[in-house]
Amino acid sequence: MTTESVTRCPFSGIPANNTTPMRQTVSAPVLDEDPFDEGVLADPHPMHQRLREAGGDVVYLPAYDIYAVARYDAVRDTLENWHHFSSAAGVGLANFKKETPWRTPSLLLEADAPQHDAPRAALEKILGARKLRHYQDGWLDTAHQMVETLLDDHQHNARADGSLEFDAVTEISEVYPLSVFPDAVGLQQSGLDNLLPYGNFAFNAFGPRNRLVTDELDTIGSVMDWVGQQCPRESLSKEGFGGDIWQAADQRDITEEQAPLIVRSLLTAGVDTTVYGISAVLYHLASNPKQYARLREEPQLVRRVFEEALRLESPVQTFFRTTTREVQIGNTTLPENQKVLMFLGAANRDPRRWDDPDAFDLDRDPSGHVAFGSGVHQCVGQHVARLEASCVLEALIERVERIEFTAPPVRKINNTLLGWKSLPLRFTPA
Ligand code: QZP
Repeated sequence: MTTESVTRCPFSGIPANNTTPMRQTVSAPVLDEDPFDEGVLADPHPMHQRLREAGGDVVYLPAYDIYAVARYDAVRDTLENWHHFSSAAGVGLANFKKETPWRTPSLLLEADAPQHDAPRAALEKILGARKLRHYQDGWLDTAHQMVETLLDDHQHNARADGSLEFDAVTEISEVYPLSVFPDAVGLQQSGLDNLLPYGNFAFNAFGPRNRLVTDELDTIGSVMDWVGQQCPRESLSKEGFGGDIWQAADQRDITEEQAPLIVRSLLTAGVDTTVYGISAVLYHLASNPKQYARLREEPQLVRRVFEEALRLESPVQTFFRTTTREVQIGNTTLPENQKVLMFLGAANRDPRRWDDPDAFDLDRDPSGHVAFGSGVHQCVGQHVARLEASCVLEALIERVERIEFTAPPVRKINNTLLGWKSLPLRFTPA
């Protein structure tokens, strides 16, 4: 699609020569793009470029009757303007004012002020950097153990130089969060295999009802039942994030009705996201051997490496807001009660904001990326994600000298998450 042939959205069509004081608006470019097409989900970056370059801060996608923002400034403005871009109608394609949600709406994700405030404040304390220090040493130990176990388990088929081959998704990215997070929440041991399928479904369910959603409808019921059963006080150990949530109810920071749904938020948002985040950083390190060598020389770069991988990969690619009134983005006026799709991954590679945006560059400052969102809903679990990734990377650089691909990585397709089903790697032990 070229910018010369842009057509303008009929619904917000205020003529460009409109002389109303203060409000020079044009309608949004209309693009024939399907962000949830499986080919696009597997390789979204060419479409992101078309969205950013279409000739405005916002575009209209008739395929879903939605507006979309992909430039950094527009994505950030939309994220930060919670008053005009609401979460309470759902942050997926479904508008909760018109359609019944697939589950009780989240008190954190799918709520606006003032309902959002107490759950958010409670969870902010529980998952804050200060509280997480309690988990630091144990999580680092677990990472070291995981790497030792991995190296041991593959000794039998190690090559002459000691290097070994395995799939880093199933043996690192999925193993580590499941070794530390359920325990930190205070979940019982049985049924933990429901966590990844639950997250996978929830993130697909933010998109349209395509095959990725409908193929799971037969099996998701029992998974949802298990998740529901883990949320009451009796199912959780006293110590841990889950117990802390119930303690917040005892202190009347939140109500007893709110507590189980806030536990459910941890189970929805806390596992797949970190699995994808760890895969993202492993992918970029395996793709950039010189940067991995540099990281081993300068271990203080661990945190930056993770942020740069999040910027480039943006495991959570998209979610929506809904306009609360007629509102302007750039020089376009959007009607009330319209879904707006925010492309975090496109913002994080916008050349208007980032030099050489597609390069994995340890010399840049990746802060300001929107992979965790921005504003009042910015990821409340971001310190958990960072701690998990740092522990994995610290353990890795100590024991592994070289990381390389043995075969091309395989994409995992999800309506919201960008990541990998398989990362076939070879590790050369240090
Ligand atoms: C998912 C919940 C990027 C977000 C969509 C991740 C997420 C956050 C919260 C919840 C689910 O509260 O259920």
